[in-house]
Formats: sequence, C-alpha cells, structure tokens
Amino acid sequence: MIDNDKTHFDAIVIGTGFAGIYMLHKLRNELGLKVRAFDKASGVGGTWYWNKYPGARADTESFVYRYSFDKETSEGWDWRNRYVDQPEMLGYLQAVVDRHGLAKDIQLKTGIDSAVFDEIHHIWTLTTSTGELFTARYLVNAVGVLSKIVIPQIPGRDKFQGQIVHTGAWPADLSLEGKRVGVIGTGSTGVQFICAASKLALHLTVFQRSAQFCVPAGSRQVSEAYVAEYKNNFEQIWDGIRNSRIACGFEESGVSAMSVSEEERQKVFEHHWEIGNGFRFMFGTFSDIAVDPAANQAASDFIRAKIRQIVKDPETARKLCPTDLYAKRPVCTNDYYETYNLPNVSLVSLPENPIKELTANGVLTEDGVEHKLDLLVFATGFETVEGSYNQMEIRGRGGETLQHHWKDAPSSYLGVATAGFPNMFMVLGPNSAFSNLPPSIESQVEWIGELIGWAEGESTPVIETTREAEEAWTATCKEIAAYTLFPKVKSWIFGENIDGRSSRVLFYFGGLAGYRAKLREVADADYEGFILHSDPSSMVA
Ligand code: NA7
Repeated sequence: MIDNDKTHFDAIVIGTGFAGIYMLHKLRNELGLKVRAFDKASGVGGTWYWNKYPGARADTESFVYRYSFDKETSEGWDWRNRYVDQPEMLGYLQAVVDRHGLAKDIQLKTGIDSAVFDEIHHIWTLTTSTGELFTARYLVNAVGVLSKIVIPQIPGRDKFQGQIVHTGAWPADLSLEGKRVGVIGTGSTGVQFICAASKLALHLTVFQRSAQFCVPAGSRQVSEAYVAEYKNNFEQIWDGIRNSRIACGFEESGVSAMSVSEEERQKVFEHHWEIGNGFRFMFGTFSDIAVDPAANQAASDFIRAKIRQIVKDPETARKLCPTDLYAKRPVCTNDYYETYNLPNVSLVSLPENPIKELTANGVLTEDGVEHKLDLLVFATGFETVEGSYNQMEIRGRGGETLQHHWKDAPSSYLGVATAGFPNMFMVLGPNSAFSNLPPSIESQVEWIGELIGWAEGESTPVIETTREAEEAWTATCKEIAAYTLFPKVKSWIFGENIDGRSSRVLFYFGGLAGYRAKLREVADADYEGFILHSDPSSMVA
C-alpha cells in the first residue's frame, strides 16, 4: 500500500466540471478530508471546457444554470444575458474555483487510466495517463454524462483535404470566416452551431438525418432589475427549483393539453413560443406533452405550422418538418428555421439523399452532387454515460470491471453507487434525475458528502450498495420511463444514438423533487440499500 503525503488521499475526484468542482469543495472544505481532483483537460470546466464551438451556450436560463451552494459568487455575478455562453460559463466556474481555493488540489492534464479496489486494505489505487500512482479511500467519478464524442464512420474520410472537427473537441483558434462549412447533426449542439455558423461562414451546408423540433430560445439581455430580483429572492427561487420536476426555474404546467379548448391550446403554445425556451415549451405549456400522444401531436402540429410559416422555400420547409414524436431532449435556439432562408445556407436531407463518401474536396451525396467544403463539423453527439466510464479500467470486488458489471446496460442505486464497487460514488451516474443538471448535481454532491460524513464517524468505513437495491432502483426507473413518450424515439437519452446499441434506461424520469425525496427517505432510513462495514470481517464477497 502506498501511503505518502503526496500520493495518498482520503478521496479522489475524477473530473472538474460542475460536479467535480463542487465535490472537491464539499469533501475538502466542508468535511475536512484530504482530496485531489484530476482532469485530463488543461483547464477546469468539463463540458464547458471542451465545447467551445461557435454558438455554445446553456439553453436553460442563467439563474438556474449555476450553483445554489455558492451564493457569494452568484451575488457578485452580474450576468446580462438570459442564457450564459460558453466563455462566460468557464469564467463563472473558474471564479468558484478561485473563491474556494480549490486550484491547489486540482491536477490538470492528467487522465485516469485505471482505478482498482484493494479488498484487503479497502483502498482504491489509480494510475494516471502521466504514469503516476495514487491511492484513496473514496473514489468519486464526476466524469459527466456526455463526454465521449461520437464521430460516425463515413467512407473516404482519409481522402478529405479539408479539416474535420467535432463540436465537443473544438479547437479554440478555429475560425469559420470565409470558409465553406458542412455540419452533420441537428441536435441541441447542431442547432446552436448552425445559427452561429450561418453568420460567419461563406457557405454552410447542413446534413440533416432527423428534422428537429426547435423552439425559439428567447435569448435577450436581462435588466438590472431582473438580476436584483433574483438576488433578493435567492433562497425562495432555489427552493422552488429543487421542488420542481425539470428544475429549470419556470412554473411547470399542471394542466393537460386536451382538457382545454383548441383555441386555448393554441394561445398557450403561442405564448410560450413568444417567451422562448425548449424545456419551458415542453413542460410549461401543458403537463402531458411528453406523456400523452394526443398532447404531443398538438405540440408537434403547432411547431410544424411555425416551420411552414417561417421557411420561405416550401421544399426546404418540408424537409425541416419532423415526422417523429416530439420526445427527444427539447431543443431551442433563436432563429433556427429563419436561418434556412439565408442565401449562404443549404440543407441536405440525408434520409432522402444519403452521404455516399467524403472526397478530397468535400461530401459526395447519392444524387451525385459534390458539396465542396473547407471544414466538416460533426455535431453528432456523445456516448451517453457509458462513454465517460469506458475510457477507464475500473475494477471492484473480485477484480470485476465496471464494463463487465454493466455488460447489459449501465445501472446504479440512486445514480450514485453501483454494487461491487465499494467506496466508489458517481455524480450523474446512470439513472440520475432527468432535469436541468446543476441542481441535480448539487443534490447528489450534497447527499454523497452527507453519506461519507456519516460513514467517517464509524471505524474502518467501507460503504457499498447491494445488488438488490441497484436492481430495485433500475426497475423503478424503467417503470417510470415506460410511462413517458421518450423511449419511443431513438436518441442519446436511451443510448440509442450509438449504432447497434439497444435502448437502455439511463435516467430517472420522476423529476428532481421526487428524486430528492427518495434521497431523503433513504438517508432517513440509515442509508437503506447501503451496507456500512465497521468490521472488515463482515464484508460481503
Ligand atoms: P445529439 O442530441 O445526440 O445530436 C446528434 C445529432 O447528430 C442528431 O441530429 C443526430 O441525428 C445526428 N447524427 C448522429 N449520427 C449521425 C450520422 N451517422 N449521420 C448523420 N447524422 C447523425 O447531440 P448534441 O451534441 O446535439 O446534444 C447532446 C446533449 O449535449 C444535448 O442534448 C445537451 O444536453 C448537451 P438523429 O437525430 O440521431 O437522427
């Protein structure tokens, strides 16, 4: 066992995005543990470090896409835009790191290659990409849900003479000015990129596999009075957010779409279209858009009518009209459909005209047209949850790898722990709450911190969840997901964006308030579903 001042820690945190930063603060500054956080990036920020593509910004509002634990940084943070953009987000996270003096315990440019649990000494041993070895009693994975980028295989990739990039690994110095740009992907990243790129590129060609339901974001500057009101009602606003389903800071509707007249329904949709925001449109208009097929159809019809009204060329409008259910992660950005009226933007509908191959000059489609490009951008998403963990070799009891434990699908108890991996926790592990992520992250960090604090009061604390608890939580998540329309459409939410991967439940769809109530219930029942070994001889095999 390695036990020296520089390499042994009470806890190691992997990742320094929203989750890792707060976890480090919680364990080190509040619990008084000796902690180190690692990140393979050269700066903190996680997702917000890597996703530097033009147009990158949060699409939940600035006042909810932040920490509530750090009132002081928020107090001094006079944001001016309804949505925080990527540079401002990084600035905010760096300010939190600075305020809490966290930098000295963050080791950047260091990936974790493996983490192995020693069953005799109850210690995790980690090896890094820099060839170092570290040990810790607790291991917390704060590696994100959407970190591992996906680039589809397209024939002829090596022939293309231009540049290829993924939005999730955007080089900071890459400019679009004067370039012929192609983009594959119209998810929430794609729509942001498309709008920004249309204003910068000489020409933009959008290669669309699925048409997207996109509502206006309603991006605008906010007034000083608006910011002051938030600051004056900080606690009350955050209480409301924690007690809501989606945690986006707007009032979620309790009215079902079909319970009102057609005229009223259109009025509500129109009102929310004007206000803007994707989650608000899906959950603020009516209570059952994501649950009831008729309600879903009404919302879809409304958006399709908007597309036909906005897009001048009827053929382009036809291609842009989605035919699926409105049941992917709701997407918003300003002027998405208007962008297709610009003379420098063209649309290729891939189901009708697939990509044949990449050539030296660009993309050749089945109709024989070669779309000449200087830059091809993949906005093709991420390998949800598993991708973040599969990059490391994590071994728990009996040397079992996490990949093996999750061979059918990733699973967990409450999204924070998985059986056979003692003293290992996850922030946003599989089957965490589907909501605006910062409040979800805070709920888990605080709960994990409480659990570790509780266990620290015991001698030789080893905490692990049971297979029964994990199976029961997985079953609950499956049951709730099946009640919604989300699994009926292929998307990253169910891991189905990866070719050949079957649908798996990766989120708890019962809402953040329900999730937090469950966390409280488990804690109040002396952490039911966890075993706390105060005597090593009582360890389960
Ligand atoms: P998404 O939402 O997974 O979107 C990926 C997009 O790329 C989507 O339009 C896909 O089409 C498209 N795609 C993926 N593979 C291909 C291939 N092989 N050919 C053509 N088009 C393809 O990723 P985002 O980065 O936009 O968003 C991920 C989340 O990150 C986002 O929701 C936020 O929460 C943050 P499809 O719809 O699958 O037909």
